[in-house]
Amino acid sequence: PRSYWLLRCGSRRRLPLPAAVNRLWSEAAGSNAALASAPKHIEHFSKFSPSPLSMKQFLDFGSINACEKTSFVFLRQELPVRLSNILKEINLLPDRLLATPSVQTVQSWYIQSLMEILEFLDKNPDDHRVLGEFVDALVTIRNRHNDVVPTMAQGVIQYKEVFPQDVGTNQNIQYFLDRFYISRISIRMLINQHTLIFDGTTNPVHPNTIGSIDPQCQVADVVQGEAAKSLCDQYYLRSPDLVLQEINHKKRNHPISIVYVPSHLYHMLFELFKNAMRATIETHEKRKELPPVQVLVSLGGEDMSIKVSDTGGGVPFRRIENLFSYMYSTAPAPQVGDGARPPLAGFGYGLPISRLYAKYFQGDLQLYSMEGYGTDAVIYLKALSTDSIERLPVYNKTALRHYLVSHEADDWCVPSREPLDLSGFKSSD
Ligand code: W6P
Repeated sequence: PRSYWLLRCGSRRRLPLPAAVNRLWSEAAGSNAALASAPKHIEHFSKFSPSPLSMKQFLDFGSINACEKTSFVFLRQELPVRLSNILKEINLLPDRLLATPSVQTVQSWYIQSLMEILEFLDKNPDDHRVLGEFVDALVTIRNRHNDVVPTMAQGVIQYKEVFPQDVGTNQNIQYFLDRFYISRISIRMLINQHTLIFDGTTNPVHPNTIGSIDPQCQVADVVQGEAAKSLCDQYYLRSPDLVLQEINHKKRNHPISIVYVPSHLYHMLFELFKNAMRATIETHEKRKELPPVQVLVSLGGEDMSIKVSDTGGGVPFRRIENLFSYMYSTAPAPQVGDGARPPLAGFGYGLPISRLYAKYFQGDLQLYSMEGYGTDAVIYLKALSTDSIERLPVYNKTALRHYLVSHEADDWCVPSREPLDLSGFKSSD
């Protein structure tokens, strides 16, 4: 495989770098040597596999005997491992995508953040000032990466302008962004837990949460869908009702609760409600009464499932996959100034990213649609906190192979619309 690092960061052959990277290099003039050593550190830390944590382990970090020192020592190793693993995959992107100002900018953020965490490797975990500085560093890093999703989307747009509708690359981009975004979700989870638990305060609104985790997340509370309904009212001046039903097979007639991150659940449901409501309204435009969007929450021994059902006319089966495609759901480029900054408008990344939130703790999000009738969207989550374990990408030979083989021909025939002329096959009877 080609070594992009030699090309990009080597001291002999400097390719012209985009403004953001140049700024990074010159800002760090004092520590230029430190930044130049990034490839060596990435090489080192990417050889470790990320360590997935279970919900129980996340809760233990925030329990009575929570130890900021233990968390610090874990994170100063684990964050570089996760950052380096995904940096290796960024380097395997098609050159035309890797070279876009947007992807270069995101890459420079990752390198900068990696180097800032590495500063803590030789610091004393028993020094309270060190622990305080670490929390501050994590907050800085979290803010730096706030706009990663729209910035990457901008990169995809820039790529699409030059190479429109390239199937091989769509698969590449899908594979990469699924792994990249789930890695980002996991890194933000680690940072949020540490900063929330060790800032020395309790959450005044939700005193029982451990960082961003609610040990008794009442699913029905999150299902209210007020936000989606009012957004819908703003656009269409009306909205379908939500009808909720709960089936608790573990404890009849008790409200269903799981150990989960409420903000993740909220994000997924908000996305599903928006889609279900829009489909309902646009399909039943002329009707006075809108059919409701029905929500069924079911708790079994292994799964906690949430089904959101609409009668909004459905989606052709062929198009379902596209609803989760980053490439096909990225809007065409709006005019923006320097090409590196994302436009204000939102991107259609709601569904793919919602599915990643579900997958992050071993769940999933699937669509079952019947064109002409409506759509069921189902979120599957683990019912037991012992099964809720981070699902993390790891950079290895298998991952590498995904980036290298995709330009081969498909092993299925392309269907032809022309009727085959069988006259040459006539039997001689
Ligand atoms: C649709 C399309 C869709 C996507 C996600 C969830 C619900 C729905 N309904 O028609």
